Amino acid sequence: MTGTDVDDGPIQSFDAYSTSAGDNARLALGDDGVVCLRGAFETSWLSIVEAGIAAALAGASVDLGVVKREGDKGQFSFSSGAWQTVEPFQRFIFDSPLADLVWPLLDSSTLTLFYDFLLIKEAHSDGALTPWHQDHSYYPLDGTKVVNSWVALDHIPLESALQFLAGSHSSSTLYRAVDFDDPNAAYCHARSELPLPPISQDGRILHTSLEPGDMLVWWSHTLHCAPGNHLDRRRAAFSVNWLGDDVTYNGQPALDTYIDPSLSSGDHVVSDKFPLVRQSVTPNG
Ligand SMILES: O=C(O)CCC(=O)C(=O)O
Repeated sequence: MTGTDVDDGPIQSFDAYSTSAGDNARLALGDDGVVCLRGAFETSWLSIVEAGIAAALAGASVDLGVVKREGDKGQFSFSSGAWQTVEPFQRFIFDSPLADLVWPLLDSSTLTLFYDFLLIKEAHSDGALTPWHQDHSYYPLDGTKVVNSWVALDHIPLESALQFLAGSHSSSTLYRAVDFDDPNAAYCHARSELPLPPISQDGRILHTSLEPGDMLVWWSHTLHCAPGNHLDRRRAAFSVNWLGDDVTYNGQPALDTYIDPSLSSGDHVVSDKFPLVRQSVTPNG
């Protein structure tokens, strides 16, 4: 089920800078598995992300994919882990309010950068749909404090908005990873053989329209999907994935973006590739 046939509920949303936003957002994220922080980024920060996009598309991202699905007028571009080579993405990740908005939601003594992900669905990339999946099923990680902070760069109406299965993170069940190029094929690095639950019959679907600078945050176990872009304009987002203090590396096969050969199984995930960005100061520390 994707697109305009969704009629369930809105994602709980909070003004990113209201005094109660942190607590309310943490509770909503705990209950639903996803939350929206409105107005998280001013235009000046979004302009820096746009400068990063221009650089990434011009070749600065070493991991850039561009596809045009059969019958589509528009391209679908995506890039992972570009922060290491795209300076404006570094500025956004390390100098913007991003980390301080996300960290309190994890209830964690640490915050580690995992990777960034750029996703641009050009006008009429109708076939560029994102099937139902769970981010965690692609990661060589154990633990639960893993979030995706997904910043809208364009106005995103409901018809092209992400959809989430409410509460689907709560048992931390790991489902079979989906091959995005062919949802019926087996994924090469599958960690679980458990099929996804029947989404259209079970549970409540959450979605919301977004303005540029609004940010969705969801747990890596939350099931979600998105339609292709049927609009006559771009639908783009820049997302950053973060790890908290219960996450350890398990060394299982995964895409290069998620792998760091300097880490061993059981290690806390902190390295040059996955840098520690925030850490609580303990009374004895
Ligand atoms: O925005 C989209 O179309 C999909 C994003 C998504 O599913 C993800 O980043 O995990």
